[in-house]
Amino acid sequence: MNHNKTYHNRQIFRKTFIAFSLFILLCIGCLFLWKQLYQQKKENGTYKILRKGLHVNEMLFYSLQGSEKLAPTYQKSDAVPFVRTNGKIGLNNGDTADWHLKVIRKKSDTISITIADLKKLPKTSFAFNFKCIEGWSQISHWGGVKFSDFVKAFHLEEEAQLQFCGLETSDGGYYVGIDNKSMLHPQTLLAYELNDKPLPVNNGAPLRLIIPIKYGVKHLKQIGTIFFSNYRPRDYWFERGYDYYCGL
Ligand SMILES: Nc1nc2c(c(=O)[nH]1)N[C@H]1C(S)=C(S)[C@@H](COP(=O)(O)O)O[C@H]1N2
Ligand SMILES: [Mo]
Repeated sequence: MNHNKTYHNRQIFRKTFIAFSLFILLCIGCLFLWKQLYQQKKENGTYKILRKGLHVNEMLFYSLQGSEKLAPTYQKSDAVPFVRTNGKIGLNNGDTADWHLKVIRKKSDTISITIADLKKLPKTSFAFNFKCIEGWSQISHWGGVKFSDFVKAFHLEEEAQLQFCGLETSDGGYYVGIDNKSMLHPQTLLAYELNDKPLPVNNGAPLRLIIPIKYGVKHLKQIGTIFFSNYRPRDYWFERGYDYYCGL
């Protein structure tokens, strides 16, 4: 009987010891992970592990909604007459006198395109709810050339097969990278009109990107250069810690 009791006590001691050791190990593990996370060098403005989260998010969204989902559009009369302006990086003080659009093709030859060239192509216009990451949104009405029509007209089909498109202001001050699936979305425009008039300087004259399936940061104003690549092009706000895709 007595013997049985010591045996029992020992069993309890053993189990407590194992449980406690596991608990300590778990604590050390957590501490280690936490240290790892915060000792990681920040890359492009944020921690790698958080980046991973954004990436998984993006892939999930792609597989759930595909790339053909249309953003809601509105009547022209729903659009605001004066569009607010936000962000003037790379706008070159509005100097657009000798502006032209430079497109870098695969074999590294470039083509130079004017607004007159773009106006010869079919025009698409619509109003949609423009959303900025800073928390405001506004229904605005834009007109221009569908990027997919532009690709056909200038025989850029092969280039558009690559994964990404890079867009930069003429001075390279603001730049974005966008996956070509999103660029070829039927609502993605190279826009030259706002409310049926040429773009005001602060809204991106003479040509800007309108891409309703993305947040405002990606709607690059005053496009100077367009190029294509299988690598993710540099991206101004990505380098400062924002999500690369900024999808809606
Ligand atoms: N060249 C350039 N394009 C830009 C920006 C900028 O600072 N420079 N800001 C972006 C951001 S954050 C937003 S919300 C929209 C705002 O467009 P809007 O000024 O026409 O409202 O432009 C985007 N395109
Ligand atoms: Mo924005």
